[in-house]
Amino acid sequence: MLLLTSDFHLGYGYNTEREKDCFSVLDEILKEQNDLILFAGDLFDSRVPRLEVLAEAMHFLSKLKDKKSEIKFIECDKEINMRALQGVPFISIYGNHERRANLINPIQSLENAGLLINLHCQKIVFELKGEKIAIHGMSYVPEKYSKDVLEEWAPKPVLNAKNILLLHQNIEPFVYSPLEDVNLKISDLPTGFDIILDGHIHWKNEVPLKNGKLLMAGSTIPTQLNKKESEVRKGYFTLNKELKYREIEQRDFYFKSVETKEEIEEFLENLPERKLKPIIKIKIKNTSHLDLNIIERKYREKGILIFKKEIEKNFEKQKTEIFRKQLSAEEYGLKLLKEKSKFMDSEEFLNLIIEDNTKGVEKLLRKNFEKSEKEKQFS
Ligand SMILES: [Mn+2]
Repeated sequence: MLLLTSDFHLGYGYNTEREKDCFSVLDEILKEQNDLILFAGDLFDSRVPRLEVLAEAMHFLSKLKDKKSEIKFIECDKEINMRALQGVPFISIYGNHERRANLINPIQSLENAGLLINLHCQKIVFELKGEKIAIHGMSYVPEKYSKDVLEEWAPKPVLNAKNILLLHQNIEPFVYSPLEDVNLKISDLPTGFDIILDGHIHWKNEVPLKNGKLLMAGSTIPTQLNKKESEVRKGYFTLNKELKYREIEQRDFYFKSVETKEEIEEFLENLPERKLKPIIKIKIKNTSHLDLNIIERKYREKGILIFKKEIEKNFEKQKTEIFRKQLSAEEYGLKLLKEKSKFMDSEEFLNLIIEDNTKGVEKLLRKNFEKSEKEKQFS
Protein backbone atom coordinates (compact mmCIF):
# COMPACT_ATOMS: atom_id res chain seq x y z
CA MET A 1 0.00 0.00 0.00
CA LEU A 2 1.14 3.54 -0.76
CA LEU A 3 0.43 6.46 1.51
CA LEU A 4 0.07 9.90 -0.06
CA THR A 5 0.23 12.87 2.23
CA SER A 6 1.66 16.36 2.84
CA ASP A 7 1.77 19.40 5.08
CA PHE A 8 2.30 17.93 8.56
CA HIS A 9 3.58 21.35 9.68
CA LEU A 10 5.44 19.81 12.61
CA GLY A 11 6.06 22.51 15.18
CA TYR A 12 2.82 24.37 14.47
CA GLY A 13 1.22 25.94 17.54
CA TYR A 14 4.32 25.75 19.73
CA ASN A 15 3.62 27.06 23.22
CA THR A 16 -0.14 26.81 22.81
CA GLU A 17 -2.73 24.28 23.89
CA ARG A 18 -2.43 22.75 20.43
CA GLU A 19 1.34 22.21 20.38
CA LYS A 20 1.12 18.40 20.44
CA ASP A 21 -1.62 18.16 17.79
CA CYS A 22 0.76 18.20 14.83
CA PHE A 23 2.48 14.99 16.02
CA SER A 24 -0.59 12.75 16.24
CA VAL A 25 -0.48 11.99 12.49
CA LEU A 26 2.94 10.38 13.02
CA ASP A 27 1.54 7.83 15.48
CA GLU A 28 -1.39 7.06 13.18
CA ILE A 29 0.90 6.40 10.23
CA LEU A 30 3.16 4.14 12.28
CA LYS A 31 0.12 2.01 13.14
CA GLU A 32 -0.58 1.41 9.43
CA GLN A 33 0.98 -1.23 7.22
CA ASN A 34 2.50 0.71 4.31
CA ASP A 35 5.09 -0.07 1.71
CA LEU A 36 5.99 3.46 0.68
CA ILE A 37 5.21 6.98 1.89
CA LEU A 38 4.99 9.87 -0.58
CA PHE A 39 5.15 13.31 0.95
CA ALA A 40 4.42 16.54 -0.93
CA GLY A 41 6.21 19.12 1.22
CA ASP A 42 5.91 21.16 4.44
CA LEU A 43 6.98 18.47 6.87
CA PHE A 44 7.93 21.31 9.20
CA ASP A 45 6.22 24.56 10.01
CA SER A 46 9.47 26.50 9.86
CA ARG A 47 12.76 26.53 8.00
CA VAL A 48 14.75 26.02 11.18
CA PRO A 49 12.61 23.80 13.39
CA ARG A 50 13.22 23.62 17.13
CA LEU A 51 15.27 20.61 18.21
CA GLU A 52 12.24 19.20 20.08
CA VAL A 53 10.35 19.17 16.78
CA LEU A 54 13.24 17.82 14.76
CA ALA A 55 13.63 15.00 17.31
CA GLU A 56 9.99 13.94 16.84
CA ALA A 57 10.45 13.87 13.06
CA MET A 58 13.66 11.86 13.34
CA HIS A 59 12.07 9.42 15.75
CA PHE A 60 9.18 8.89 13.32
CA LEU A 61 11.42 8.44 10.28
CA SER A 62 13.72 6.03 12.05
CA LYS A 63 10.72 3.95 13.25
CA LEU A 64 9.77 3.54 9.59
CA LYS A 65 13.11 1.82 9.07
CA ASP A 66 12.05 -0.98 11.46
CA LYS A 67 8.86 -1.68 9.55
CA LYS A 68 8.31 -4.27 6.85
CA SER A 69 7.78 -3.26 3.24
CA GLU A 70 7.56 -5.19 0.01
CA ILE A 71 8.94 -2.32 -2.02
CA LYS A 72 12.00 -2.96 -4.19
CA PHE A 73 14.29 -0.18 -5.33
CA ILE A 74 15.07 -0.08 -9.06
CA GLU A 75 16.78 3.20 -9.88
CA CYS A 76 17.06 6.88 -9.10
CA ASP A 77 18.26 9.93 -11.06
CA LYS A 78 20.57 10.93 -8.27
CA GLU A 79 22.93 9.30 -5.84
CA ILE A 80 21.06 8.26 -2.73
CA ASN A 81 21.96 7.08 0.73
CA MET A 82 21.00 3.38 0.67
CA ARG A 83 20.02 3.58 4.34
CA ALA A 84 17.02 5.65 3.24
CA LEU A 85 15.65 2.59 1.43
CA GLN A 86 15.45 0.40 4.54
CA GLY A 87 11.99 -0.41 5.87
CA VAL A 88 9.29 1.89 4.53
CA PRO A 89 11.00 4.54 2.38
CA PHE A 90 9.83 8.13 2.83
CA ILE A 91 10.02 10.01 -0.48
CA SER A 92 9.65 13.73 -0.10
CA ILE A 93 9.91 17.12 -1.71
CA TYR A 94 10.44 20.24 0.38
CA GLY A 95 7.73 22.89 0.66
CA ASN A 96 7.65 26.67 0.94
CA HIS A 97 7.91 26.42 4.72
CA GLU A 98 11.24 24.64 4.39
CA ARG A 99 12.90 26.18 1.39
CA ARG A 100 16.07 28.12 2.17
CA ALA A 101 17.57 29.60 -0.98
CA ASN A 102 21.13 28.29 -1.37
CA LEU A 103 21.22 26.97 2.21
CA ILE A 104 20.58 23.47 3.49
CA ASN A 105 16.98 23.02 4.61
CA PRO A 106 15.64 20.60 7.25
CA ILE A 107 14.42 18.07 4.65
CA GLN A 108 17.86 17.98 3.06
CA SER A 109 19.53 17.51 6.42
CA LEU A 110 17.26 14.52 7.17
CA GLU A 111 18.18 13.21 3.73
CA ASN A 112 21.86 13.48 4.60
CA ALA A 113 21.17 11.29 7.63
CA GLY A 114 19.61 8.65 5.38
CA LEU A 115 16.15 9.15 6.91
CA LEU A 116 14.35 10.15 3.71
CA ILE A 117 14.89 10.86 0.04
CA ASN A 118 14.20 14.35 -1.29
CA LEU A 119 13.44 14.92 -4.95
CA HIS A 120 13.87 18.14 -6.85
CA CYS A 121 13.28 17.75 -10.58
CA GLN A 122 14.23 14.10 -10.15
CA LYS A 123 12.60 10.70 -10.11
CA ILE A 124 12.97 7.38 -8.32
CA VAL A 125 11.63 4.04 -9.52
CA PHE A 126 10.46 1.11 -7.37
CA GLU A 127 8.70 -2.16 -7.87
CA LEU A 128 5.82 -3.35 -5.73
CA LYS A 129 4.19 -6.76 -6.24
CA GLY A 130 5.38 -6.94 -9.83
CA GLU A 131 4.28 -3.40 -10.68
CA LYS A 132 6.69 -0.58 -11.42
CA ILE A 133 6.09 2.67 -9.56
CA ALA A 134 7.86 5.85 -10.66
CA ILE A 135 7.86 8.83 -8.31
CA HIS A 136 8.76 12.18 -9.83
CA GLY A 137 9.16 15.24 -7.62
CA MET A 138 9.68 18.98 -7.91
CA SER A 139 10.30 20.72 -4.60
CA TYR A 140 8.78 24.15 -4.00
CA VAL A 141 10.01 27.05 -6.13
CA PRO A 142 8.73 30.64 -5.77
CA GLU A 143 5.38 30.77 -7.56
CA LYS A 144 6.76 33.20 -10.07
CA TYR A 145 9.00 30.45 -11.47
CA SER A 146 6.73 27.43 -11.03
CA LYS A 147 5.63 27.18 -14.66
CA ASP A 148 9.10 27.75 -16.12
CA VAL A 149 10.87 25.29 -13.82
CA LEU A 150 8.28 22.60 -14.48
CA GLU A 151 8.42 23.22 -18.22
CA GLU A 152 12.19 23.12 -18.29
CA TRP A 153 12.33 19.92 -16.27
CA ALA A 154 9.56 18.40 -18.43
CA PRO A 155 9.11 15.16 -16.46
CA LYS A 156 8.38 12.14 -18.65
CA PRO A 157 6.28 9.28 -17.34
CA VAL A 158 8.11 5.94 -17.19
CA LEU A 159 6.70 3.33 -19.58
CA ASN A 160 4.69 0.47 -18.13
CA ALA A 161 4.71 1.98 -14.65
CA LYS A 162 2.37 3.76 -12.30
CA ASN A 163 3.60 7.36 -12.44
CA ILE A 164 3.14 9.75 -9.54
CA LEU A 165 4.28 13.37 -9.59
CA LEU A 166 4.82 15.36 -6.36
CA LEU A 167 4.46 19.16 -6.39
CA HIS A 168 4.09 21.90 -3.79
CA GLN A 169 2.65 24.88 -5.64
CA ASN A 170 -0.51 26.89 -6.14
CA ILE A 171 -2.38 25.50 -9.14
CA GLU A 172 -5.19 27.70 -10.37
CA PRO A 173 -7.96 27.68 -9.08
CA PHE A 174 -6.33 26.27 -5.95
CA VAL A 175 -4.50 29.10 -4.22
CA TYR A 176 -3.47 28.93 -0.57
CA SER A 177 -4.13 32.60 0.19
CA PRO A 178 -5.10 35.67 -1.84
CA LEU A 179 -1.71 37.19 -0.96
CA GLU A 180 0.13 34.60 -3.00
CA ASP A 181 0.86 34.48 -6.70
CA VAL A 182 -0.29 31.64 -8.87
CA ASN A 183 1.34 30.79 -12.14
CA LEU A 184 0.44 27.18 -12.88
CA LYS A 185 -2.88 26.20 -14.33
CA ILE A 186 -4.32 22.72 -14.42
CA SER A 187 -3.80 22.80 -18.19
CA ASP A 188 -0.04 23.40 -17.65
CA LEU A 189 0.39 20.13 -15.78
CA PRO A 190 2.40 17.48 -17.64
CA THR A 191 0.37 14.59 -19.03
CA GLY A 192 0.71 10.85 -18.65
CA PHE A 193 0.79 10.79 -14.82
CA ASP A 194 -1.62 8.55 -12.96
CA ILE A 195 -1.53 10.83 -9.94
CA ILE A 196 -0.27 14.34 -9.38
CA LEU A 197 -0.07 14.94 -5.63
CA ASP A 198 0.13 18.62 -4.77
CA GLY A 199 0.96 19.88 -1.28
CA HIS A 200 0.60 23.49 -0.14
CA ILE A 201 -3.20 23.61 -0.34
CA HIS A 202 -4.43 22.85 3.18
CA TRP A 203 -7.87 21.47 2.41
CA LYS A 204 -8.46 18.16 0.65
CA ASN A 205 -9.26 18.04 -3.07
CA GLU A 206 -9.63 15.37 -5.70
CA VAL A 207 -9.74 16.62 -9.29
CA PRO A 208 -10.15 14.29 -12.27
CA LEU A 209 -7.73 15.02 -15.13
CA LYS A 210 -7.90 13.71 -18.69
CA ASN A 211 -6.02 10.54 -17.80
CA GLY A 212 -5.37 10.55 -14.09
CA LYS A 213 -6.04 12.60 -11.01
CA LEU A 214 -4.84 15.73 -9.28
CA LEU A 215 -4.89 15.11 -5.54
CA MET A 216 -4.40 17.44 -2.62
CA ALA A 217 -4.30 15.58 0.66
CA GLY A 218 -4.48 18.81 2.67
CA SER A 219 -2.63 19.60 5.86
CA THR A 220 -2.95 17.10 8.69
CA ILE A 221 -3.92 19.80 11.20
CA PRO A 222 -5.94 22.99 10.69
CA THR A 223 -3.56 25.93 10.39
CA GLN A 224 -5.49 28.58 8.49
CA LEU A 225 -8.64 28.24 10.57
CA ASN A 226 -10.87 29.50 7.79
CA LYS A 227 -14.30 28.34 6.74
CA LYS A 228 -12.95 25.93 4.15
CA GLU A 229 -10.83 24.13 6.71
CA SER A 230 -13.83 23.74 8.99
CA GLU A 231 -15.80 21.98 6.26
CA VAL A 232 -13.30 19.25 5.36
CA ARG A 233 -11.90 16.59 7.68
CA LYS A 234 -8.14 16.16 7.79
CA GLY A 235 -6.45 12.99 6.61
CA TYR A 236 -4.34 11.36 3.92
CA PHE A 237 -4.78 9.16 0.87
CA THR A 238 -3.93 5.50 0.71
CA LEU A 239 -3.56 3.63 -2.56
CA ASN A 240 -3.88 -0.10 -2.71
CA LYS A 241 -6.05 -1.33 -5.51
CA GLU A 242 -8.18 1.75 -5.09
CA LEU A 243 -7.63 5.20 -3.76
CA LYS A 244 -9.06 5.96 -0.31
CA TYR A 245 -9.05 8.95 1.98
CA ARG A 246 -8.39 8.13 5.59
CA GLU A 247 -9.49 10.68 8.16
CA ILE A 248 -7.25 11.18 11.14
CA GLU A 249 -8.41 11.53 14.70
CA GLN A 250 -8.28 15.16 15.66
CA ARG A 251 -10.04 18.00 17.38
CA ASP A 252 -13.32 19.11 15.86
CA PHE A 253 -13.05 22.54 14.33
CA TYR A 254 -16.09 24.83 14.26
CA PHE A 255 -16.31 28.06 12.34
CA LYS A 256 -19.40 29.95 13.47
CA SER A 257 -20.85 33.37 12.66
CA VAL A 258 -22.97 35.00 15.36
CA GLU A 259 -24.52 38.36 16.13
CA THR A 260 -25.37 38.34 19.82
CA LYS A 261 -23.97 37.11 23.11
CA GLU A 262 -27.02 34.85 23.50
CA GLU A 263 -26.20 33.15 20.23
CA ILE A 264 -22.63 32.49 21.35
CA GLU A 265 -23.77 31.08 24.67
CA GLU A 266 -26.42 28.90 23.09
CA PHE A 267 -23.90 27.50 20.64
CA LEU A 268 -21.29 26.79 23.30
CA GLU A 269 -23.77 25.29 25.79
CA ASN A 270 -24.98 22.78 23.21
CA LEU A 271 -21.65 21.49 21.97
CA PRO A 272 -21.35 17.69 22.04
CA GLU A 273 -18.82 16.22 24.48
CA ARG A 274 -15.60 15.04 22.84
CA LYS A 275 -12.39 13.42 24.01
CA LEU A 276 -10.38 16.30 22.56
CA LYS A 277 -11.41 19.89 23.17
CA PRO A 278 -12.63 21.37 19.88
CA ILE A 279 -11.23 24.47 18.22
CA ILE A 280 -14.00 27.04 17.98
CA LYS A 281 -13.64 30.13 15.88
CA ILE A 282 -16.43 32.59 16.37
CA LYS A 283 -17.02 35.46 14.01
CA ILE A 284 -19.01 38.22 15.67
CA LYS A 285 -20.79 41.25 14.35
CA ASN A 286 -21.34 44.17 16.75
CA THR A 287 -18.74 43.39 19.35
CA SER A 288 -18.62 46.82 20.98
CA HIS A 289 -20.94 45.88 23.83
CA LEU A 290 -19.44 42.45 24.44
CA ASP A 291 -16.75 41.52 26.92
CA LEU A 292 -15.11 38.61 25.12
CA ASN A 293 -12.76 37.96 28.03
CA ILE A 294 -15.69 37.02 30.24
CA ILE A 295 -17.05 34.63 27.64
CA GLU A 296 -13.60 33.15 27.09
CA ARG A 297 -13.17 32.51 30.82
CA LYS A 298 -16.62 31.06 31.25
CA TYR A 299 -16.31 28.59 28.37
CA ARG A 300 -12.59 27.83 28.44
CA GLU A 301 -13.29 24.17 29.26
CA LYS A 302 -15.63 23.80 26.31
CA GLY A 303 -13.04 24.45 23.68
CA ILE A 304 -10.12 26.44 22.35
CA LEU A 305 -11.90 29.69 21.61
CA ILE A 306 -10.83 32.12 18.95
CA PHE A 307 -12.86 35.27 18.41
CA LYS A 308 -12.86 37.18 15.21
CA LYS A 309 -14.51 40.54 15.06
CA GLU A 310 -16.31 41.33 11.87
CA ILE A 311 -15.37 44.72 10.56
CA GLU A 312 -17.76 47.40 9.47
CA LYS A 313 -17.18 48.54 5.93
CA ASN A 314 -16.38 52.20 6.65
CA PHE A 315 -13.41 51.54 8.85
CA GLU A 316 -10.75 50.84 6.26
CA LYS A 317 -7.90 51.58 8.63
CA GLN A 318 -9.26 49.33 11.32
CA LYS A 319 -9.70 46.66 8.68
CA THR A 320 -6.04 46.79 7.66
CA GLU A 321 -5.07 46.60 11.30
CA ILE A 322 -7.16 43.49 11.93
CA PHE A 323 -6.10 41.96 8.63
CA ARG A 324 -2.48 42.46 9.67
CA LYS A 325 -3.08 40.61 12.92
CA GLN A 326 -4.29 37.56 11.01
CA LEU A 327 -1.05 37.33 9.08
CA SER A 328 2.17 35.86 10.33
CA ALA A 329 5.09 38.27 10.53
CA GLU A 330 6.47 36.67 7.39
CA GLU A 331 3.24 37.00 5.43
CA TYR A 332 2.86 40.60 6.50
CA GLY A 333 6.46 41.34 5.54
CA LEU A 334 5.84 39.88 2.10
CA LYS A 335 2.68 41.95 1.69
CA LEU A 336 4.53 45.15 2.61
CA LEU A 337 7.41 44.36 0.27
CA LYS A 338 5.03 43.70 -2.59
CA GLU A 339 3.23 46.99 -1.97
CA LYS A 340 6.25 49.20 -1.41
CA SER A 341 8.85 47.88 -3.83
CA LYS A 342 7.78 48.02 -7.42
CA PHE A 343 10.79 46.33 -8.89
CA MET A 344 11.91 43.15 -7.26
CA ASP A 345 11.21 39.56 -6.60
CA SER A 346 9.69 40.10 -3.16
CA GLU A 347 9.49 36.47 -2.10
CA GLU A 348 13.14 35.75 -2.82
CA PHE A 349 14.15 39.06 -1.27
CA LEU A 350 12.30 38.34 1.98
CA ASN A 351 13.83 34.87 2.18
CA LEU A 352 17.31 36.31 1.86
CA ILE A 353 16.59 38.83 4.63
CA ILE A 354 15.24 36.10 6.90
CA GLU A 355 18.34 34.04 6.25
CA ASP A 356 20.59 37.01 7.06
CA ASN A 357 22.14 36.46 3.66
CA THR A 358 23.61 39.93 3.08
CA LYS A 359 25.58 38.85 0.03
CA GLY A 360 22.43 37.48 -1.57
CA VAL A 361 20.50 40.66 -0.74
CA GLU A 362 23.25 42.75 -2.32
CA LYS A 363 23.30 40.57 -5.42
CA LEU A 364 19.54 40.77 -5.87
CA LEU A 365 19.50 44.55 -5.35
CA ARG A 366 22.30 44.95 -7.89
CA LYS A 367 20.51 42.77 -10.40
CA ASN A 368 17.33 44.78 -10.02
CA PHE A 369 19.21 48.07 -10.23
CA GLU A 370 20.94 47.02 -13.44
CA LYS A 371 17.66 45.86 -14.88
CA SER A 372 15.92 49.16 -14.13
CA GLU A 373 18.89 51.12 -15.53
CA LYS A 374 18.68 49.12 -18.74
CA GLU A 375 14.95 49.72 -18.96
CA LYS A 376 15.57 53.47 -18.56
CA GLN A 377 18.01 53.43 -21.46
CA PHE A 378 15.54 51.85 -23.79
CA SER A 379 12.53 53.87 -22.78
MN1 LIG B 1 1.71 24.01 3.98
